Amino acid sequence: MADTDPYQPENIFARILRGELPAHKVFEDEVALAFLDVMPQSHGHTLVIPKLSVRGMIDMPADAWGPYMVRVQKVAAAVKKGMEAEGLTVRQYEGAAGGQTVFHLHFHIIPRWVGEPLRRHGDSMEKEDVLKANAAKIRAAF
Ligand code: DGP
Repeated sequence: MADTDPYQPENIFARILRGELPAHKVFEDEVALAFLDVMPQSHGHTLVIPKLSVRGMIDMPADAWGPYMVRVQKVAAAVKKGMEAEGLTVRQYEGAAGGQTVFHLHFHIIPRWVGEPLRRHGDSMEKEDVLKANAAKIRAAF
C-alpha cells in the first residue's frame, strides 16, 4: 500500500473495531480499544488502537493525541502489572517502509523480562488458549 492511499475501512483492525472479527480484548472505552496481538513478540503483547479512522501517527489529528495516549499509558500499566513484566517496549511502525502491516494507527505494548529476547515482529501465530489466558491476566490488572 502506498503511503498516499486513503484509509481503508476494510483493514483488520477496523473490522475488529466494528465487531466483525474476534479479538482478545483487554480494554475499551469511547476513545480506544486494546486487544492482544495474535503474533506476539512476547507474552501479553497488546495493541492499542484509537476509535478514529487514521492510518498512522502522521494522520492523527493533533487534538486527539492527548486522550489516546492516556489510554496507551493506562493499558501499558495494566499489561505490565497483569503480566508481571519487568519492563515494556512500546513501538509504533509508520508506513510499509517503517514496518507497518495493518494501516490503522496502533501502538504495540510489549512486556519485557531481563534476558528474554523479543520474537520477530509479525512472525508466528500464538495459540488461542495462551492468548485467552494472557488477556484474562491483563483485564484483571486494571
Ligand atoms: P504493524 O506491523 O505495526 O502494522 O503490526 C500489526 C500487528 O498486528 C502485528 O504484530 C500482527 C498483528 N495482527 C495481524 N493480524 C491480526 C489480527 O487479525 N488480529 C490481531 N489481534 N492481531 C493481528
